[in-house]
Amino acid sequence: MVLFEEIRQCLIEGDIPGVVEGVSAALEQGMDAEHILNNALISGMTTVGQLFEDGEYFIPEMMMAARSMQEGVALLKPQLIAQNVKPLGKFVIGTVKGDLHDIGKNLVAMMLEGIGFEVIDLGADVAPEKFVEAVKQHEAHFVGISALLTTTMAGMKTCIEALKNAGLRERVIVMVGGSPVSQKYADSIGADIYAADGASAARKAKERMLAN
Ligand code: B1M
Repeated sequence: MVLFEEIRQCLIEGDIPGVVEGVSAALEQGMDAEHILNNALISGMTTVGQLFEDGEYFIPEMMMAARSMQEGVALLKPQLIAQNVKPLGKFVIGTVKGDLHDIGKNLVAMMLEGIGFEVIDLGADVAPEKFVEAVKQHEAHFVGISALLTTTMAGMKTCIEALKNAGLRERVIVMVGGSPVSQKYADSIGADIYAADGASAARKAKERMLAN
């Protein structure tokens, strides 16, 4: 699709007005928000990651691409979130301490809202005690921890331990995710659910909620 390729290129070049224009045009043409997200924005971001890995892109280029993505996602948000009446449950979410990546976590939060959860988003670089405090304060059914760096993913285990120490582990379901995280890693740290992307995160959370 030509328009998707144009949006992808704008995102790769960090051209914020170009991404906004492209996404708006795609929506006006009646294209599905999830398709725009997957085939234009996430696909462009994957290329940006590759360029960074190859040493062709540096932090400023990644920042511009991230800002473009956030603007594009903001336009898609109303469509990605379905109209739900009663919250399915409460879901505290955040990116682990030391990690500033929040685009994926924001998408997961959006999908959870879309499927009917009330989401309490703690942002990025969240300390274990903040997760604990939020679970307690909101009497959350779930806590979701995101990590994008191999150097920060160990912090997920620290969060689970903090929940145990606070006596909350038995009453909250822990979900983990992020590109370096796997099912095997989730099992090794004692998480309840691993999800690879926003759609499966929402589906798995709903299934678990309805099973409880
Ligand atoms: Co960073 N970065 N970055 N970065 N960055 C990566 C992650 C990296 C893979 C790039 C690379 O080398 N190819 C690499 C990590 C290597 C590693 O640890 N193995 C990396 C690095 C090294 C760094 C720095 C250390 C660079 C430096 O300073 N030298 C630095 C770290 C800063 C810090 O956090 N302390 C850094 C900084 C940044 C920016 C600030 C410039 C920016 C982030 C902006 C922001 O988020 N607001 C940035 C970006 C944009 C990226 C890439 C290019 C894109 C990440 C992204 O948004 N992807 C990334 C390379 C890549 O991923 N291709 C990279 C799109 C997003 C939709 O996908 O986040 O995977 P993702 O989320 C998915 C799933 O993972 C899953 O669902 C989401 C939706 O489908 N998911 C969950 C995520 N969280 C979940 C939680 C769940 C369930 C599913 O349950 C709770």
